[in-house]
Amino acid sequence: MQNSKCAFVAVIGAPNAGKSTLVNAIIGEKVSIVSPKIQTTRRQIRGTTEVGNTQLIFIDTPGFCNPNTPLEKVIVSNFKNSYRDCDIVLLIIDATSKNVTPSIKLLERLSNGAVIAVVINKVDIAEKKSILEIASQLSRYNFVKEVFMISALKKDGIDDIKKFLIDVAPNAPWFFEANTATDLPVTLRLAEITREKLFYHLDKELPYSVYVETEVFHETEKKARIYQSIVVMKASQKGIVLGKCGNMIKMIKHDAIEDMRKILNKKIELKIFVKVKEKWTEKAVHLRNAGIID
Ligand SMILES: Nc1nc2c(ncn2[C@@H]2O[C@H](COP(=O)(O)OP(=O)(O)OP(=O)(O)O)[C@@H](O)[C@H]2O)c(=O)[nH]1
Ligand SMILES: [Mg+2]
Repeated sequence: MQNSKCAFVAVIGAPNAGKSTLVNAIIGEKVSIVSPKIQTTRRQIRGTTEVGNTQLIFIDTPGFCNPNTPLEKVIVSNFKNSYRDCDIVLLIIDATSKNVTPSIKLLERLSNGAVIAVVINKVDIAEKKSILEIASQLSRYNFVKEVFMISALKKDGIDDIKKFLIDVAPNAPWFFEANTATDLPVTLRLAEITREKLFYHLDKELPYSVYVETEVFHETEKKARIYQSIVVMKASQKGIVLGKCGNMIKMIKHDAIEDMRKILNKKIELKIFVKVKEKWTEKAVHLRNAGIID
């Protein structure tokens, strides 16, 4: 294509800021899973969209935190590798957060020549005073090219961000074919869908002990057969994932099938097995099966 533009856009910020919600809102489909719990995203997820002659490639990243557990260490190293070599960095700040200083301080690490913009998110529920306070703290970073105030959840302010990205995107050939949406392998994308349901249905810490692997994926024109394993660390956790009379796993399966149908656009046959693998977060083979490392 003549005069084509293409930009790699890293979306970074604290856990739970709304990074994945924003990426999905811009792309117009769920390429990255979302939940009310922190550290939903464990690896970088690329999502793409095209507007006119411009291709925008978003790199959704795990939220930045000071790591404590073995899993957090891997997640944070995935974050650190994810925004190098990007043309544009969008720093997402949760306007409802009690302490935005660590988020704002992330700006000081970004010196790779990328265009930098800040997105103040969740303005639908944040107090005006907090929003203005964040904006005033940002004013001393004169290299920040633009500050947006948006609600990713309500899709308010998304078009302004898109316009800005198209404007600053460099002239370059498209990196992906049009309408790719995401380059995540379908098996991993389907595993992520089930993991999202675990984040919604399981309490507190349990989602952090769990990964999902798609072991069988077979599709015909009308139907997809998917076999997945939910891997937990202890036998007691297996009981919780299955639930009383299998009720928990039934709910998870029901919700996962609904999303999988939207993605694949066909009938879904889903079987889920629950397995125990002790200390999987400390073993490379499992981190690979989980898609957390390549
Ligand atoms: N009210 C409101 N909630 C939002 C908004 N954006 C995101 N959320 C909610 O915030 C929570 C976290 O959203 P995610 O998109 O998973 O956040 P994230 O930054 O990707 O989180 P990690 O992957 O854990 O780092 C979810 O419950 C979202 O529905 C917003 O604009 N307004
Ligand atoms: Mg996320």
